[in-house]
Amino acid sequence: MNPDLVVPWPADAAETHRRNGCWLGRPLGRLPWEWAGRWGDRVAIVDGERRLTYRDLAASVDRLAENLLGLGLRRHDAVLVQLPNVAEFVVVTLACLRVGVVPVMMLPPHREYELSSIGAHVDARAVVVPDEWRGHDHQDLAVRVAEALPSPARVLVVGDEVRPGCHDVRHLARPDGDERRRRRALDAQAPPSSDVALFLLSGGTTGVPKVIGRTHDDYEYNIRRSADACGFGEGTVYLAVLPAGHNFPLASPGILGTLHSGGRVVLVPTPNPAVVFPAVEAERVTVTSAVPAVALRWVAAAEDTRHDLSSLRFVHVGGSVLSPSVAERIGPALGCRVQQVYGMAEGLICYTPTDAPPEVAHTTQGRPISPYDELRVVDERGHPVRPGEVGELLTRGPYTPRGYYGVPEQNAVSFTSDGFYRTGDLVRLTAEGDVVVCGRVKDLINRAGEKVSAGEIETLVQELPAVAEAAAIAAPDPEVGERVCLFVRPHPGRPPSLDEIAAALTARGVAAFKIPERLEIIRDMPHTPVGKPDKPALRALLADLD
Ligand code: OOB
Repeated sequence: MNPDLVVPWPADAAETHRRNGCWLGRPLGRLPWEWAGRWGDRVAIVDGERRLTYRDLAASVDRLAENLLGLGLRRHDAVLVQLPNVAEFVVVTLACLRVGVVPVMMLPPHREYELSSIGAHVDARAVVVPDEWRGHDHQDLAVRVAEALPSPARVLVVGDEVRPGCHDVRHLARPDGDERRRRRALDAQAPPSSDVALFLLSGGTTGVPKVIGRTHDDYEYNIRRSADACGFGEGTVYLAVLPAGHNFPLASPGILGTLHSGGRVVLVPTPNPAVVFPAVEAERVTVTSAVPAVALRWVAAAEDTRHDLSSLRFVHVGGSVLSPSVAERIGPALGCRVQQVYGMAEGLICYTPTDAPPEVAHTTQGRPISPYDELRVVDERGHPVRPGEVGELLTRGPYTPRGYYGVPEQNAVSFTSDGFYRTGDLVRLTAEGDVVVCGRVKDLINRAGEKVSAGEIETLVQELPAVAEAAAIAAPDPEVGERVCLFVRPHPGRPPSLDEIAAALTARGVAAFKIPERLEIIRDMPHTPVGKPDKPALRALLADLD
């Protein structure tokens, strides 16, 4: 990546965040040995039969970090990391942070389209994948993506069948007893804490790749404050079920918040209750996080489970709207309390307090983790609304960066001139300062917490020969919240079918969760005065059809 394309923190804001004790000036790559110094023999990570102590973790991270340098990777080089919830996810991420290589947090469902467009945008120099995942050959995918990237890129693979020309992560991360020398050598090359540590992907609202550079300073604060807000400590056993590269399970407080507190992280590959419940019982899990659709699945499954879930104290629920009636059912069904989480890859994170009374925990999305978070609720003209009224949330603070990487025109839209991020969410603030999410103004579809940009889908569909005009909107769904519904005005002749559109997008290498699940052919597309598809009219039409 090119550090000049990172939107810098203004010098005065950076100075303030340091003075306020938010930014500690510590690169994240130092943490594994700090943790090992405190909790060396304790188990840090459980992945199936494998258990890594804090010392094992630090030793593996260093070995891999040295090998990344050996492969020619350097500070500022971006690496696409697409790994499921396995121990190597943590080792690879921390090894990158150790030497200033910048991991880009891709998600397992991403395919060629996403990996290639993001990879080109950040000028990726390596791709890290599992050999195979849920029946898909990721090694083959990574080789194809790497060949098409603008700069030469390595392929690193986690698995048993590493092909010639690819590099075996497990081999590269195996400790060899030479820890002291290596640790000193790597300490000497630690990147400055003001560097971008990692890139998170935005849910996105346009066809432009939106990646968020989080610095060592700002992300460490995010992790530390989140862990505090959720009462994490040495007794915490966190179960990671959502894809680890998402900001929620990664750092809110999630995996990194647990490790920063001396707890234990248990990784499972799926949110399926048949896997999750036995893991809760076996490892005495105390806390986990879920999107509402997953929590609902657990509530249904808990009715007749024979597994002992009594160790569970909290479930963090966030990523999309949780209705109060569902929130009420989670605690009794799972025998724990609910903490709602409202957050975003762009920064701001809110939690309901651990000791919140039910009316607060069930009906609000919590309060910001930092006293220095600034929240502004504004009307369409950008003017503050009256206290308690609904408006768009704008936010600024010590862990909300001032822009996306390398997209100045987009930044002019997504951020105000004084550095507030426009969340696109409609919220109101209660008298106690809790956020209540009421809707959104941004044009995206939230499918069980996975964000689909309407604009991105429309651009792709419009390229199909049978399509004259396309508009994507959210179709409400009891199971996953929303599904992608596509309105298509076809060219004269036979209109395209849903299957044909799905097949064409899949052939382009688009992730499955973005593929439209409903199609309405429309001869007369309603338009706004400027000639864009009139989405409120389409939503009303969809409601009439059902
Ligand atoms: C989390 O992060 P992203 O970047 O995938 O998505 C952020 C967007 C928010 O702007 C909002 O539209 C929606 O997801 N959202 C919620 C919500 N939490 C997020 N909408 C309603 N209620 C909630 N509790 O989704 C994310 C990142 C860190 C922690 C938790 C969630």
